[in-house]
Amino acid sequence: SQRQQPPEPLHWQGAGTTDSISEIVLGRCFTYTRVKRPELRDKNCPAIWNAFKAAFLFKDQCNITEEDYQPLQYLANQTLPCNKFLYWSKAYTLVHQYTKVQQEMFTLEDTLLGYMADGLDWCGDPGTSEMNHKSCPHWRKDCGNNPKSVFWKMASKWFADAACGVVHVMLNGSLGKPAFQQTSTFGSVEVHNLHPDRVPLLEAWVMHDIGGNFSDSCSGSSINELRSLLNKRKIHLMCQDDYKPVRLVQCVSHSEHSSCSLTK
Ligand code: N1C
Repeated sequence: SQRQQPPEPLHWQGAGTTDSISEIVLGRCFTYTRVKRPELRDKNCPAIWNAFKAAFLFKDQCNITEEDYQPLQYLANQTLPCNKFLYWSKAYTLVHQYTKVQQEMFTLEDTLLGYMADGLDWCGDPGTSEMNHKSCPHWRKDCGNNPKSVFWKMASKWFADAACGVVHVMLNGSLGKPAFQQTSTFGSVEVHNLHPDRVPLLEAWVMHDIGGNFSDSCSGSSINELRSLLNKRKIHLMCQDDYKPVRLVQCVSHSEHSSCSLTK
């Protein structure tokens, strides 16, 4: 029995579903579970793709809930090693360059759930069983509870809830804005879903672009806000500016810069 849905605009303000999304997600699922992490070879990729689609197809594209993604989260679930969780905010490129070299560390995009969805856009066309390839709701201009935003919120919550040991976050000190913002996914979802009894310490790395701005750092007020938020939850914060192993990754393309000398 199909429920009556409110009318939707012909065109949303966000990008439409990525072309060939079914081939991409299914292919990524097989690559991840058969090639990258064969210990997950028992995962049922066609079932995972069906759960992904079922989360939002036939539904009001502005009323998606985290419960809609429960079956997907359950099927894609994996256990991750303690001390290897790496969060980030406004540092997408650098954090993934780093985990490509330091393969023991996991960002959300290095888990099956995040790997499948990374960089994609998706939403449904409610009257039909199809995806909408023309446009999708923009989180600010249209509505926040759209398929993609709710997915990342669900996935981020899962990734924080699962954390154990010392966890890490890479922040951007060259934004011209605070490196830590309570409105980011990291500040609004992940910080609040870490379990203090399993996570004693969060280590923050505030990275600066080589030759870029030095607009925020460990001694700035935004890191202090993060510290007091965490301390209220009985989690300690340690902070390092330009954590050396990550700085060395930046140095690959700036080897002549003074901060990249071996003696520095
Ligand atoms: O809002 P952010 O950063 O603080 O979110 C990043 C934070 C990470 O620690 C991840 O675990 O939240 C998780 N996360 C993703 O992994 C992710 N991949 C892609 C959150 N969002 C993610 N995206 C998309 O980037 C998504 O569309 C979301 O809106 C942005 C957030 O990036 P940000 O503002 O740099």
